[in-house]
Amino acid sequence: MFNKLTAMPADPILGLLTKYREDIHPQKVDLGVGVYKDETGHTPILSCVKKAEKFRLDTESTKVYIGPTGSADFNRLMSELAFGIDNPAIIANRVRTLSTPGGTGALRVAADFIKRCNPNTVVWVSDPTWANHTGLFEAAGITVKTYPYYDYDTKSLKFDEMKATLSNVSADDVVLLHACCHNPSGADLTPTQWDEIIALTAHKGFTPLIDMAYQGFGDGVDEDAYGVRKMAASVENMVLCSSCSKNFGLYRERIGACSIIGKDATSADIAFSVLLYVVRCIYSMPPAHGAAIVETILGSDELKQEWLGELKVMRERINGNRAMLVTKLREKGVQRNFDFVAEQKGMFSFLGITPAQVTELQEHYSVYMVDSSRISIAGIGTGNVDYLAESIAKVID
Ligand code: PLP
Ligand code: TYF
Repeated sequence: MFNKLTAMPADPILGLLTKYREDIHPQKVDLGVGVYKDETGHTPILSCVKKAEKFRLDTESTKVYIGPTGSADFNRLMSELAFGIDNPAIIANRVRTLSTPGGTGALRVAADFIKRCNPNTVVWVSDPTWANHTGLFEAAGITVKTYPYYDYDTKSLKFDEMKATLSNVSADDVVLLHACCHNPSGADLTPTQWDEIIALTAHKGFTPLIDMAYQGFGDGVDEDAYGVRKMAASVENMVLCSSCSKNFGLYRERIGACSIIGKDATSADIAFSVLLYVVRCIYSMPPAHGAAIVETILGSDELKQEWLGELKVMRERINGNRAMLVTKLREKGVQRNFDFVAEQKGMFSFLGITPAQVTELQEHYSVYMVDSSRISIAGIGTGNVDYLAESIAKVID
C-alpha cells in the first residue's frame, strides 16, 4: 500500500540544520532553527535544570503512569507563571491546565479540542506565522485563514488591517495570537495594541488561542505575559499553549502545557473532560521528565531565582546580538536601514532580503537562514558577526 505515496518535503527549518552540519566552510554561520545558543554556539543545559535533575534522580521513587493531565504541581505552577497567581480567571477557578509533549503537543491537543467544540470553526493565524501552525490545525481537519500582521516594507505591524480583519471574524471562530517574540517576524503587539485586540475579542466573542513559546525571551517573564494575563481576565473562553523548550532549554524533553479557560468552574470542568478525552485519543499521557524538572525549579524559591537569572542572561544576549548586528552592518558600509532588527523582540527577525540573496548567502558564504530571510538571532556572536555583516553587505550591494 505504500507505493501510492508521494514524498513529502522535509521541514524547511529543520532541514537547514542538516545542510549546515554537512557544510565544511570554517566560517559557516547557522541562523536557521530557533534554538538559543551561547557565545560559543553551544545550546547549554541551564544550571538550575541540572540541579533539578539531580534532585529528581535522588528522590524519584516510581515511574508508574501519571494520567492524561500529567503532574498536578507542574500544571498549577505553569498556570501561575503564565496567568499570574492573582489573575481573576485563576481566582474564579476557571482555568484548567494539562502537561503536553512540548508546545507543539499543546497546539495539536488544542486543535483537536477546538474541532470538537465546533467542527466548522476557522482558525485565523497571523500572516506570516510559525510554519507549523497551519499544518497542525489542518491535520485536525480545521480550515486555516490568515489575518494581516507584518508589513515587509515598513518592517512593522499592519495593525489597522489586522483589526479590520478581526472585526469580521465570526464568534464561532478562533484567533491565534503569539504572546510575545512573534515567530517569524519579531514584531510584537505593544501593551496598548494588546488592549485594543483584547477589547475587540471580548466584543466580537471569538475565542483567542494564544501561543506562548518564548515567555521571558522578550522583555521579561511578566512583561511577556501582558497580553495573556489581560486576555484571560477579559474574555469568557480562551486557550493557551505554552512551551518550556526555549525558556527552560528543555527542547528534547518535549514539555509544554495547554490551558483552557471556561466561563465558570462547571463549564471549565466539562471542557477539560473533553480535552482529556482528546489527549487519550492521541498519546494517552504526557512524558514526565521535563515536567518534573520545571516543577522542581518553579516550586523552589532558590531554583526559581536562579532560573530567572539564567533566563535574563539568554534574553540579554539575544538583545545584545540584535544591536551588535545593526552596528556591524553600518560599520561595513551598508546603507540600508536595519534599525528595526534592534527594535524587534525574541529569537527572530526577517532581514528583508530576496530569496536569491538568501541562496547566495548560503551557497557562497555558508550563512544559513530560512528562505523567507528569517534569521535566528541567537546564532550571532562576537566571533562571527564581522564575517556575517561582511557577507550580508556583499550580497545586498
Ligand atoms: N510555537 C511557536 C511560535 C514556536 O516557535 C515553537 C517552536 O519552537 C513552538 C510553538 C513549539 O515548541 P516546542 O518545541 O515546545 O514544541
Ligand atoms: O521556528 C523555529 O525555528 C523553532 C524551532 O518543526 C522549530 O520554533 C522549528 C521547526 C519545527 C520545530 C521547532
